[in-house]
Amino acid sequence: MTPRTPIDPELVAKHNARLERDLAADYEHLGVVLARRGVDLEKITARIQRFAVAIPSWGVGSGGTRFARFPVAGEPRNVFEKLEDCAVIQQLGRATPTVSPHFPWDRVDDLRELLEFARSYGIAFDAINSNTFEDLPGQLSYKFGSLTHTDRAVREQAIAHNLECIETGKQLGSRALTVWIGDGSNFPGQLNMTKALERYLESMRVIVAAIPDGWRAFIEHKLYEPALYSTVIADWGTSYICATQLGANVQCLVDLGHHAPTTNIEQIVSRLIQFQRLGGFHFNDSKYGDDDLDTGSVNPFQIFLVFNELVDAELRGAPGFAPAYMLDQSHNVTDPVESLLESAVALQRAYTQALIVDRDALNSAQESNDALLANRTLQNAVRMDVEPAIKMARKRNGGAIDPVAVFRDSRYRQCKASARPQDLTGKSGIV
Ligand code: LRH
Ligand code: MN
Repeated sequence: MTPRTPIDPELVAKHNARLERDLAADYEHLGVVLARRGVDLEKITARIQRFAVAIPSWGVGSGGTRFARFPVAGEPRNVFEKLEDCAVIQQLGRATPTVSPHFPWDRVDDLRELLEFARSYGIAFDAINSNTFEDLPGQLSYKFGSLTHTDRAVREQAIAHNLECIETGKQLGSRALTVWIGDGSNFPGQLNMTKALERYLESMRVIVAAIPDGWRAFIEHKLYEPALYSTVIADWGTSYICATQLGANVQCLVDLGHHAPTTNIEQIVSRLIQFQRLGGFHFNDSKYGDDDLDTGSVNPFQIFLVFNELVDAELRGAPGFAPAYMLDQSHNVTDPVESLLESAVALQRAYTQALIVDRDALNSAQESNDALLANRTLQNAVRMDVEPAIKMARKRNGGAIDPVAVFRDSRYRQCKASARPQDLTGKSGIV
């Protein structure tokens, strides 16, 4: 069954027809330059065509801060409309075939209907995200934690929610559960930090026991926020220890915005690969804290250095290497569809640059402690304009050579503004 296409395929073809000749020339030139370095462009393009990253369902609506949220006219109002927008990103960019949902934000009465709706657009479901960081009416409060709360009843409520997420995921064809908890403290002395982690492990053992065969559970660490003095799962070390305590199907998820500003994230990635506990990523960018900015928009070299470790592992066939790639961003001042299109391309760019690193030259420079040559070997790859390869991969996958231009020309957002009437007055988190 050919997937439904929210954007008129004729419009994509019209745009591509205008750009094809220049792309062919640029692609041929890149091929010549790379061949001089012993790199086969066709092999690179084929790898880019297989590259995929999941869209966060919560990323297609406009985000906000505690100060304010400025809704976009025509933004999705429910999970079905979110999937429509995800289908636009997949139709034009051809690198985001899956969506990572978040519950209860994406809760529906009929999961079968949701699955069929997604399938009609050729979209599948990636890791399920549980949510024990917000209170629902009539529920025990997570004010003082969830899986680590001192009150067993609250812990059991949080465990039950995660078990429900697993059941939901099984019906949606997902194969992983991401558990991020904001549990922690705001004052020194407020929390017994050892007991809190013991309670975490006790709760997670119940959740992990319910993880189906072939599934994985991802532990997502975060340095701070909402807790502002201590966070129970604050860093990769704690996440790693817990994963090794909980089972072989439990791995660590690295959200790029969840570290102190100067953290060497690529080294964390290399460690988790080495010890077969790298479950996946929430890609985004940041300047200060967990800013959830567009991937590659602030520090594209950081993303490249992470992919340099990932490609090294991919090429050497590192045991147990199967990271799940997902975006996790909040779009406060851009159209979410455009930001997600650009962010998927930013990942393809970092991946492609890492693929063209001369690894033999890098290895011999490292072995001979030639620091300058080693760093230059990476710089040589980063300085290469690989856009023609990314565009060609997208075109060969049936996408748009310039996805944002087609999206704007389609006036999709304007059409949805009238189809999705809603109150656009911005609200803030601070009362
Ligand atoms: C926590 C987080 C987590 C999601 C949430 C939306 O900061 O990164 O991955 O559950 O954002
Ligand atoms: Mn995240």
